[in-house]
Amino acid sequence: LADNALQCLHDEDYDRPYNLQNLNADTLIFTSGRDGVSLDGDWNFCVDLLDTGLRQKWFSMLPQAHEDKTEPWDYDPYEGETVPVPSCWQMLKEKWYFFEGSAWYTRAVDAEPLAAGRRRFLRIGAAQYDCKVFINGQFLGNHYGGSTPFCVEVTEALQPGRNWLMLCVNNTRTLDRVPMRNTDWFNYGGVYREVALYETPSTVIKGVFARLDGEGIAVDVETDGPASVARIRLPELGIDQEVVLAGGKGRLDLAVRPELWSPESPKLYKLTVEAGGDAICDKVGFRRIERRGTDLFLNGEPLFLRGISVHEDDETKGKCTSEEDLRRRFADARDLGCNFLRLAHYPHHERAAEIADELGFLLWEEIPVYWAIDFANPATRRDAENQLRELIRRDRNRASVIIWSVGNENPDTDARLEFMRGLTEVARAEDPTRLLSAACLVNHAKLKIEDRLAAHIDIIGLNEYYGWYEEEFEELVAIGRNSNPDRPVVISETGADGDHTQHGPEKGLFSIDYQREVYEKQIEILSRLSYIRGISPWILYDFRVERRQNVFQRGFNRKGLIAADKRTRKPAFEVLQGFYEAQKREVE
Ligand code: GCB
Repeated sequence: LADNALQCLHDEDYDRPYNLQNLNADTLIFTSGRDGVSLDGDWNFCVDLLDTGLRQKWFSMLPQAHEDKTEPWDYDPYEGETVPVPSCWQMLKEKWYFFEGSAWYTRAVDAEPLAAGRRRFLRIGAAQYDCKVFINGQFLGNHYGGSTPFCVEVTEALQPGRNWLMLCVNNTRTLDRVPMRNTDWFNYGGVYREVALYETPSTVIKGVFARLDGEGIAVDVETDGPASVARIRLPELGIDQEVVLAGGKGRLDLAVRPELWSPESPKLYKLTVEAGGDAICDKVGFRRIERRGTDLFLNGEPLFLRGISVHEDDETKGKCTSEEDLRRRFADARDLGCNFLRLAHYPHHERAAEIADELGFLLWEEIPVYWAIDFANPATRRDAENQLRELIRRDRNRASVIIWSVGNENPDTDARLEFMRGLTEVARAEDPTRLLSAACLVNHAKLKIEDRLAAHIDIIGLNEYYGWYEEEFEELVAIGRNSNPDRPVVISETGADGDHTQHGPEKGLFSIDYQREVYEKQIEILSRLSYIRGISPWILYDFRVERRQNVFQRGFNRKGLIAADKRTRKPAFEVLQGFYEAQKREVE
């Protein structure tokens, strides 16, 4: 038997050499304001349910004229079907709708010769969930985590002339992943955010973190390469200073008082950093978020979060988002009267926080530590911690982001507590300036908020579905009375399904009328609880999910205030809008 046929027969460990987690937060480079070469567009594509590609090493077969081919490989990466990048394969063909497994993406990359000392990096905005990168047959690395960006240095691998870039993307849900097998959102697959190539000098800026610190501003810079100083400029504040780099890192403390960023006045400053000829540029806002007792303060002013939760989901594009889609989302949130969005349940596209910075919205960002993941597994913990680091390093210059959330409705076991405490430590080490939260638990026997994790976070997120999963509204009143939290509580979810179509019932569960009633009752009860510092009901738009298949759901979670067409508003929209208008009047 030919070599490749033998490889197909053995099942053990065919993927072990490629299952490193070597593309991670430490290999990220900072890309704001950099010009890259986009690699979006058509890529050759093939789904590979049996992982034949890894067994036969499809990536090692470089293009050959047909008559020169000596082995009958089962796929030719250089011919055949193409798909656009970014995209989710489920949205492209009906036969791929429920496909879970590996898929191969291949494209040519034509590169100019690189001048001495120059470097190149490939950045993939997101690939769901596991992505192996090959260039010209060489394996460069693997990334886990479906919603954060990753980079790989390709200085050596990319040759002058034509190169072949291949990605093997696998979206199989497994017990050890984050999230694991069971979620309440759709398991899309593919390279669904932008891919680009960046060229830098021998020093590359890997990280920049600008924020208020004490009475002034602090800017941290992290580089890789020989440069020994970095130059930091905030022209509008008259700042143009050099900072010495030790081990590639430097910090500048500036005794300046910038105009503060807030939803009412989202002031942003241009920030540039240069080191060894490398340069980045970002727009940053400065603001202070704090909690004292059960209160929240933004720039010293009491804060109530008028929020809405939102998934990254689109009826036709799946998890693939666009500028237009993101701007519509914020326009709808503005109409609703929001100053806050919960970007559930995983890191959304990075443009979301950039637009929120510009428009003046506060954000809760989170990682998919969702329900019962494998808390006792060290590999799962490494994966979760890495996703958190990647999210924070990507978005920590966004003034809009005030909360990092480390989990959602996780069972209160010892293993979970240990795992989640680890996440809070990672978050505080990466970014001591923001508040931490998680959707915590209620003890339904005692009818009170009770979760050991609460002691380790700043804001207790509470998902409660009185009027929907829980029938007795009186119990919500009792929870309100019995809980005596020592820190702010945000109702991170509440809501009810409402089918707005001709299939929807007139009355009762799944009717839009019932959904409206639930909102009315929730608002009536919650607005009486003194420690509630905000709400982000579930959810702005209906979203696709495999598990919901009754006659009203038909493959969608229909708790949206707006239908999945992102146009049709349900009556509950106005109820929440009315509450937020009253809240705004109270503040004024
Ligand atoms: C929850 C989950 C959310 C679900 C929602 C629901 O508690 O956090 O992901 O989609 O309930 O609709 O059941």
